[in-house]
Amino acid sequence: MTILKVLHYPDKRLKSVAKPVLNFDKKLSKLADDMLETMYSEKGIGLAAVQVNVLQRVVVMDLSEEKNKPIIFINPEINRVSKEIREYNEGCLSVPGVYEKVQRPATVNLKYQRLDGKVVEYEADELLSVCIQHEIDHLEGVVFLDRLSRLKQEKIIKRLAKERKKQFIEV
Ligand code: QAP
Ligand code: CO
Repeated sequence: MTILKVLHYPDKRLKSVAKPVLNFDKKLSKLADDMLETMYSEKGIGLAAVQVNVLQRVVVMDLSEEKNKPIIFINPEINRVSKEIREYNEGCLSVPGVYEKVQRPATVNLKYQRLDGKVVEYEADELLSVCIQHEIDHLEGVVFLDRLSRLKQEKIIKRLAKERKKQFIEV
């Protein structure tokens, strides 16, 4: 297993759109394993392949307390969303240290494939709903900050630039 390098915002490669997975082979399960190992090592709950610079529609997640319930979503798609909207204080492994409230549909009806290619349909709510919407955004080149107001985005970009400068002087 290999720990992959996670791209950090505002890396332009985070704007890439991932291609559907066509081959359900050993290479795919190795990618999913490496993504899970990377996610666990960085204390994340979800990771999309675009974040490790792989342009394939692959998402890994583990929302369990004991970090022993990995879920692998290949080619995830949202069929339907609820009218009800919820707000959640989201973070992202590609934007460490930044948490912002994002509004999204409360529940989503999902379709995805497992590592063996089998198609699964699932009704996601609560944190799973937030997380899969956040991760599918990554597969479309969208980071959660893109869903905030321009003013909030500009403030965060300025703050991140300031922090980077400070870090540079300290070292
Ligand atoms: C996406 O995010 C998510 O800032 C997954 O310093 C987040 O795993 C979906 C993380 C919230 C739904 C709700 C963030 C780790 C991990 C950080 C993550 C950090 C270390 C974020
Ligand atoms: Co993210």
